[in-house]
Amino acid sequence: MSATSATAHAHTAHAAHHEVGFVRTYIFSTDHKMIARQFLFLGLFMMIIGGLLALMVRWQLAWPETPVPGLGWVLTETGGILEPSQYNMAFTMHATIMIFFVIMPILAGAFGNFCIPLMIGARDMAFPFLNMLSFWVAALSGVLMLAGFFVPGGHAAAGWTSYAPLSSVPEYTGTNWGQNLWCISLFVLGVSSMMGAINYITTIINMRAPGMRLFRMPLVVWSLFITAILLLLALPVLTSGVAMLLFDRTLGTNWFKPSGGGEPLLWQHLFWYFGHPEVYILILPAMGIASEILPVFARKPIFGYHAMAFSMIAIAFLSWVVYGHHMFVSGMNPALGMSFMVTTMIIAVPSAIKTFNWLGTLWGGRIQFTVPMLNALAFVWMFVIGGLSGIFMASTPVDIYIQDTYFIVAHIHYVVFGGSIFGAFAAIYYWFPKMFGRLMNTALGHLHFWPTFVFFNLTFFPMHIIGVGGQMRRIYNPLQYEFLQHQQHWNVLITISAIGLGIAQIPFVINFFWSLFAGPKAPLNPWNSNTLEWTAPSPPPHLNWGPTVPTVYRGPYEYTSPESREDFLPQSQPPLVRAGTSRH
Ligand code: HEM
Ligand SMILES: [Cu+2]
Repeated sequence: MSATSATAHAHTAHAAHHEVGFVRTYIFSTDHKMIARQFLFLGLFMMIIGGLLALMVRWQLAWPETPVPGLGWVLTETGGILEPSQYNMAFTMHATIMIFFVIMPILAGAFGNFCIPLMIGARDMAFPFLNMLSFWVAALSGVLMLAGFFVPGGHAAAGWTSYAPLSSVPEYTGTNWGQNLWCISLFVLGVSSMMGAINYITTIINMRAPGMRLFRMPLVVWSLFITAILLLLALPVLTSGVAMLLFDRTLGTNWFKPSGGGEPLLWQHLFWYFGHPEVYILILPAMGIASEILPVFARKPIFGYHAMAFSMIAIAFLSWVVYGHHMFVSGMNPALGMSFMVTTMIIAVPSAIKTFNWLGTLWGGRIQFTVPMLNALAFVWMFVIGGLSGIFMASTPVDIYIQDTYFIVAHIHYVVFGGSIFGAFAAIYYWFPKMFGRLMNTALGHLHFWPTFVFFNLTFFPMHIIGVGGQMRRIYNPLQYEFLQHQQHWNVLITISAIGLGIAQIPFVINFFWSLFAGPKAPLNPWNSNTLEWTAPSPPPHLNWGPTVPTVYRGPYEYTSPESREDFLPQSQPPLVRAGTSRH
């Protein structure tokens, strides 16, 4: 874009900007930064609901069939005791909400929207209206999902995986409208995700600033690019699957019903063909976030930039050919099981490349233990534990023993909480100054991070132990099984820690809202980072930069470069032409 046309464009847009009222600025905004904030608020709000549901589940597991404090006024018939059907509903909705309405909106929705245009030097997304639609369709999906709590028969109760025929025959769970709403809500969410994905992909391909070659893009943009491709390809499988499930339940089709010639296993295939890429949709952005934050606070270039980008691409390819590891015990041919075992083991290779590169980045760095850095370090460490337990489960003979136990629950949480949620916290602490123009409080940040880290491990590590000890997933009352009674003290410890983990989020909530209104004003580049978003004002105005967008001269991780007197070298800083030096 020439300078004159850029100026003219900014000028007309500026004039238009003045006419925009409250509704267009804060509610039906097409500005990628406002949409990012909307997704962030959606995700944080849903996190409270998902967290409270988890505590209900944990209470029941530690002190079975005793009244859950504070629930007496809701469950009046039992005085606050969860019935088995309500217990099923609680764990189903906990997982559904956390995956689809917390991690996806925060990582892909909020940080995808915030980072992509600002970090590639674009003024907005390629399709701003579609972007706005994508948020509001997601919000509608959230309303439909929450509505399930208020319908007769209660909400969906067949697990977040909703295996048929448990989910396809209403009598089996006693849930009717709840499960239908679950299907409808996820169908709608699938549409929203596709709109977002198309936008992200187009923006990254077409709208990079001058000089922003693909291999000069920050790794978080790479991760969001690959996530968007996975979203575009995986979500339609779920969207079709939930539509088929809904038709089985309401229109009398028989996709998954053996009585009508259907095939229950078909659901598992559809679900996991979506589901495994989905777990990478949940973790890839967090990997990108860690790759962004570690170099900044180690004051060193990222170790192996190209290897980092290519291992994410490799993970994305492999994620399509490993999904059978979720179905080892479904009666599959052992030869097929063996193939899935091998592909799953292979996916550990690019994951390990990334881990070693993060360690290589830290090695010999001048590490600054800021709050975003602590969360990013926790991400790396916890992801390693989660990845290692994955390898155990990938081995078919081991998985036959531990499948459907608390070992799986431990694995899930090390990757999704230890990985994705610590990644989300790292991103919030790191980009908050740019997003809202104010600094967060460091002391409160530590008060949030340390108890969260300790209680997280106290909550989820013992789950490996009770899992190997035989405790099954999704059981109502462990005390009903004699062989589990001797490990009940672990359940009590886990629940107490989970309550601690919940309480540990209070400093975060206080810090977030206090800083939003009263935090000190943020400077342009508070962390001395190299990437383009830090050249825009805090918070960036509509269209992000003044008359011209920045030009890019180098990669994003030139920290402590000999070319610069300071220990950082922004991507947009023109190269120095030293007097007296000439090149032949
Ligand atoms: C080295 C990497 C990984 C390996 C080898 C691996 C392997 C596995 C295997 C074999 C299972 C099935 C276990 C069973 O049900 O018996 C599983 C389950 C699961 N994994 Fe992973 N995994 C890895 C990384 C991840 C990541 C990064 C995530 C998410 C961000 C993730 C999320 C999950 C979830 C949510 C389940 C449980 C699904 C359910 O049944 O509800 N995994 N993993
Ligand atoms: Cu998987």
